[in-house]
Amino acid sequence: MTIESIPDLPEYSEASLDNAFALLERDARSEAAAAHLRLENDPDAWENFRLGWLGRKQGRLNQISSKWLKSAPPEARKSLGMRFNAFKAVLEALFASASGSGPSDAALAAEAIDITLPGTRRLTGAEHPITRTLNEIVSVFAALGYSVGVGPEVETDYYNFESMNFPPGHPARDTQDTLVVANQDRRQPRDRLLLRTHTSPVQMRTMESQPPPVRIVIPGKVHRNDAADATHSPIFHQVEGLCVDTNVTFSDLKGTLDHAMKALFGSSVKTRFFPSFFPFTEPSADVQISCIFCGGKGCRKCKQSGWIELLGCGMVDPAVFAFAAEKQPAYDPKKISGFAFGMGVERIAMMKYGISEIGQFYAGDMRFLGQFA
Ligand code: 2NL
Repeated sequence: MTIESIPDLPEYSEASLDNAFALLERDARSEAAAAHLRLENDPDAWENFRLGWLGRKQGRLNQISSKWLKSAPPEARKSLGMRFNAFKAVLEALFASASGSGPSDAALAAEAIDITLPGTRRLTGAEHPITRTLNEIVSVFAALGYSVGVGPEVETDYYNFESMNFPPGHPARDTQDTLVVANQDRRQPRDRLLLRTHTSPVQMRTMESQPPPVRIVIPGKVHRNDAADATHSPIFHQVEGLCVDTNVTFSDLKGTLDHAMKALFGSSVKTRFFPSFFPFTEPSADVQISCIFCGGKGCRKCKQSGWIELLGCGMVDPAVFAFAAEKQPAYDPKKISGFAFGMGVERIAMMKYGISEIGQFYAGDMRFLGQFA
């Protein structure tokens, strides 16, 4: 940059000054834009810009000062000086904005994010199929006026077996079938701890704590010393129900369970009751529903019978009421009656969703669980 690059001023009129400084500013701005682009390859681009315009000796601003200001007539000095200062401010602003301490284009490009990429999708939690089925069953009975109870999974022999009318030598009480807590020998046999094999103990505790009428469902986890296979798991879930009042009959039991099965599997489902045995009910029955896969015509799932066995039930055995009456005399089997039922949640969930292996519920495989989200 030499002194020749600063043009002569033809005159010092306002118009002439405006024009001269406009041309300078246009040059400065285009050089600043060029320096900005060059910065990628030329780290000195902005320093060269600064030296070219603002440099103390060779800078064009200094040359303007010596060429225009010094030779200006006194009456033009003020006007020229103001334009000179305004232009100097423009140059300094250009230099400051571009060469300031901000990151280079290259640095910005390196940390740029692509806002058109899809976001990270967070998995929302969903009810486990067992929980969902359990809640569905409970809701059906809640709508009939049943309340919901829960109780301990570690129980005493008394609540799990004795009060449920299991005789002393019953095979279910054997450690072959029941998981027991170790080192209980010093306790009375009835106080020995075990993992409950059904939720009936909670119903017994409920009867002990309140007189009839009682309508309650107990959902929960139960344990059996069983080997796992496609349809058995040592830990599974049960929903048991209990209804006690004056004049409760087997017809009430049939009507209640027929309604519940229609609510769970669809209104076209039929039920039928077969004689069975449980220590805590008399009479006892197994309940079958018409096959939900073939509608009752007969298929592989129902072994060509058209029916599928789903739950157990019966009229509460007077002996069970007698145990409750030890704490609540109102459970006098001569004055009240009741029915009870129990169903496996896994079995019902497997039927509803067409699942053939019980282990799928506990494996934690997201490909399986994701289908219920
Ligand atoms: C089944 C059968 C059943 C009960 C559970 C019960 C409870 C009390 C009194 C009498 Cl407090 N009975 N519960 C009755 C009949 C059947 O369960 O197959 N469960 C999976």
